[in-house]
Order: sequence, then structure tokens, then C-alpha cells
Amino acid sequence: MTLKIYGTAASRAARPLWVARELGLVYEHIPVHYLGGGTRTAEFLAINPNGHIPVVDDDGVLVWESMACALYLAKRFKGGGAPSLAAENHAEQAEILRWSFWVVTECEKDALTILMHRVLMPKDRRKPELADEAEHRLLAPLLVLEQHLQTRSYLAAERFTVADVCVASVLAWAQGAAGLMAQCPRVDEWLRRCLARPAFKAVREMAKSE
Ligand SMILES: N[C@@H](CCC(=O)N[C@@H](CS)C(=O)NCC(=O)O)C(=O)O
Repeated sequence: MTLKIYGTAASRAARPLWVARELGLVYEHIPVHYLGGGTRTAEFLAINPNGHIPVVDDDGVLVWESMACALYLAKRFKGGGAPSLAAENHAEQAEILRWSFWVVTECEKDALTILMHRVLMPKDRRKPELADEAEHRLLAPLLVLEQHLQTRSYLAAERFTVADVCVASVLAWAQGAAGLMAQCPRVDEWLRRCLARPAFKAVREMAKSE
């Protein structure tokens, strides 16, 4: 059996890589970069016609879309020895699905704008006003999460699950927005806890060397 994860750790491939690390999976990492045309070769387009990373290849079962990759791995490799990241019942499954879709539809675009215009782009090309507007918009969904965390330590269960991977991997992009995080102290604390996990730190280290 071969499990392959395509995509540099310095990309949305961090999501399935984080799950794989949490579960202690044996996998081959093919660190295709998002720059330089590697996602647009005929060979790569054969595994993801969208031309994006990440892709998971589980012995011929191809999964693209980073959240789908993370959710797939959590369920597929549940019960392999490491603490499970998957749902134990329907209520947990509902939480996992709703938070994973929520973060993509309600938060990802603005979180990426913050990352690009505060951190990643060359200083002379950054537009701080775009980051300011994104932070302003992101407050509303983050307050929904803040309220959810009033009564629980993790998103979907009283333990870390794939929902925490999906949401924390997106909100990590906005973690530097100190003013925003100050308005959502529970989100801030939960996010720090998730990002301090050894599996996520290992993925961050991989990203530095790719
Ligand atoms: N919605 C997709 C977005 C994938 C995506 O845009 N990936 C970027 C890297 S994070 C990429 O592959 N860019 C290179 C390209 O589009 O050629 C997902 O979550 O997987």
C-alpha cells in the first residue's frame, strides 16, 4: 500500500500533512511547489485537473481539495493506533463537517488576504488597507467561533479532531492580526494550543526546508 501526499508543506498541503503526522501515517511526500509550473505539467494534471496542490493518492484513490484530503485521511485511517481525529458519532460528524465547510466559505479568503498583505508579499506590493478590511470582515465569523468555544475546548468533541486541523490551518494565516485576536480571546487561546502541537510544528519545519 502506498500513500502519497503531493504539495509543499508551505501550502494548503499542510492540512493533509498535519493529519498524517497526527496519525503517525507512513506516506511518501512529493513536495510539488505552487510556483514554477509544477502543478501544470501533464503528469500533475492527470492527478488533479484543477492544477492545484494538495493531492492525496491512496493506492490509486485520488483526493484533491485540501479539506477533503484532511477529512478523508482522518476517516480512512481511524483506528490505526494513534488517537483518532475522526468522528465517533453523528453529532461529532455534524460538527466536523460544518466547521470544515464554514472555515472555507466564511474565513479562508480573508485570512489569506491578511497573510498576503501583512506577511508574504514583498513590502512594496502590500496593501495594508486590504488587510484591514479583511480583518474587519473576519471578526463576525470569529465571534461565532468564540461563542462556540465558550462551552468546549475543541471544535467537534472534547478532544482534538480533524475539525481543529481544518479550522486552525486556515486561522493560522490570521494569527498575526493581534487586534482581531484580542477581540476573540478563546479563539486565540484555542488556536495557540492547536498550533503548538508537535505534528503541526513538524509540518512548519518541513515548510522551512522546501
Ligand atoms: N481550494 C483548493 C485550493 C488549492 C490551491 O489553490 N492551492 C494552491 C497552493 S496553496 C496552488 O496549487 N497553487 C498553484 C496553482 O494554482 O497553480 C484547496 O483547498 O485545495
